[in-house]
Order: sequence, then C-alpha cells, then structure tokens
Amino acid sequence: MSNLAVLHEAIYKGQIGKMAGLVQKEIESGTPIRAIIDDGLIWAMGVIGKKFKNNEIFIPEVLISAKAMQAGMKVLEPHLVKNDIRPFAKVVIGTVKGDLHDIGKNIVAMMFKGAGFEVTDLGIDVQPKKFADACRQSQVDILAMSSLLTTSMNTMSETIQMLTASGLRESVKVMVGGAPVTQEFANRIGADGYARDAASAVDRAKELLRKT
Ligand code: B1M
Repeated sequence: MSNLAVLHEAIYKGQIGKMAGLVQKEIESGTPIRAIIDDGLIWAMGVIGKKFKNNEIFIPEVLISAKAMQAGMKVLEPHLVKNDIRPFAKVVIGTVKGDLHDIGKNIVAMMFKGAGFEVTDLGIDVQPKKFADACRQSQVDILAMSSLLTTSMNTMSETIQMLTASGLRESVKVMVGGAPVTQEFANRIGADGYARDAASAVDRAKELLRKT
C-alpha cells in the first residue's frame, strides 16, 4: 500500500491517534505538503462525504473520520505558510438566531474543512448582525446558515436583508440548509444555494464559486 493510501485508510477507519505519526512520516519521506493535503486528507474526506450521501456510512463515522483528518491537518499547519498554501475559499457558518441545534451545522463545517475550506464557525443562535459583521471583517466567499426550526428559519431572510442593507450582498454567496429548509424556501428568500446534506453543501459551494 502506498503511503497516501495508508493515510486514506486511517481516515476511513477514524484512527485519530495514529494520524499525527502517519502525516509526520509522510512529510519526512519528502511527499510535498500540497499532495499530503489534496491527495491524502481531502481526497479521503471526499470519499467519506460520498459514502455519507449514499447512506453507506452514518453521522458517527463521519465525525470520527473528520476528527482523524483534523488531527492530520494539525501537523501540517506550521508548513502551510512556509509552502504558501492557502485555503480553497473562506466560509463563515452558524446556526441562526433562536436556534440551538448544532449537530448538523458541525458536520457541515467539518465537511467544508475536509474539502480544504477555511471555516469560521460562529456557533449557535447567531444574530443577523453577527453574520454580517463576520462578512465585513474579512473577505468571506460563502456565508452558510443552518436552521432546524420552522420558527427560526425566517431569520435567514433577515440576514440576507442585512447583508444587502450593508452593501455586502454582492461580495458573498449565501447558502442555507437544515431539515425544514428547501430549495423553494432558498429561492424565496434570495439565497444563492441550498443543500440537503453536508456533502452536497460542499459540492454546491464549489459550484457557486466556479460561477464567480
Ligand atoms: Co430539537 N427539534 N428542539 N433539540 N431536535 C427537532 C429539530 C424537531 C424536528 C423534533 C420534533 O419535534 N420532531 C423539532 C423542530 C420542529 C420544527 O420546527 N419543524 C425540534 C424542537 C421543536 C425543539 C425544541 C423547540 C423543543 C422544546 O424545547 N420544546 C427545542 C428548541 C431549542 C432551540 O433551538 N431554541 C429543541 C431542542 C433540542 C435539543 C437541545 C434537545 C437537541 C439539540 C442538540 C444540539 O444540536 N446540540 C435537539 C435535537 C437533537 C433534535 C433532533 C432530535 C435531532 C436534530 C439533529 O441533530 N439531527 C430533531 C428531530 C430529528 O431531526 N429527528 C429535533 C441530526 C443532524 C445531523 O441532522 O441537523 O438535519 P440535521 O443536519 C443535516 C442536514 O439538515 C444538513 O446537513 C446535516 C448533515 O447531513 N444541514 C445543512 C444542516 N445545516 C445545513 C446547512 C447547509 C447545508 C446543509 O448549508 C448552509
């Protein structure tokens, strides 16, 4: 088995404790940092994302694999600046105002990280202004909002209105998701994208960024 295949295997099996050692070995053997990230860690998380989408694996397996991936990324972090490796794009994510559900949002955030995005997680019960402030403070590519309650999903629309009023709407792609959210709802509130699960969220974000 090639070394990158060993990394893939460790991510599939969620071998969190082994990851740092395996990645370190890979660095020492001279594999370029970019290849370890793209062809090693991100590639394996892409496979996990597809399996999750096809119901071949479930939430606990995704979380464990994502943790293994992050353990590997930690070892690579000091090498990123040195090798001028930048994140694919920046995502700000949060669960909207009035909503405390974060399990799905955390999975979406992990899948984004797994796909090479830089993720700022604003947490739960996020006010529209906090989303807008985060977009103002740095160049954000995707603003991702999650809602699990029919009573909280309308605040997604408030956030979009606030982005428009602040002159930020054109500079960021807005994505929405969560169990009660639909494509029809996303269209109605003027979001750019909707995804029904975490793996599709990454695919949709990539599509949206390709169009810009
Ligand atoms: Co709550 N809850 N809950 N709850 N809870 C639901 C959502 C509910 C459907 C249960 C029910 O009545 N059958 C119902 C909502 C009804 C509605 O509005 N339609 C409900 C309710 C009513 C409530 C309370 C009001 C209950 C009460 O206090 N009376 C209360 C609200 C608190 C608040 O938020 N203000 C409440 C509280 C809680 C707990 C705190 C106990 C707990 C949350 C713990 C936590 O998240 N840390 C909880 C839980 C666990 C649930 C259920 C059981 C599970 C939700 C979950 O985590 N699913 C849920 C019932 C159910 O779904 N069976 C329920 C797993 C998760 C992986 O899926 O979040 O859908 P999900 O995420 C998916 C996709 O939706 C998508 O990708 C994820 C992964 O594939 N996705 C995105 C999510 N965000 C996305 C964003 C994207 C794209 C995709 O792009 C940006």
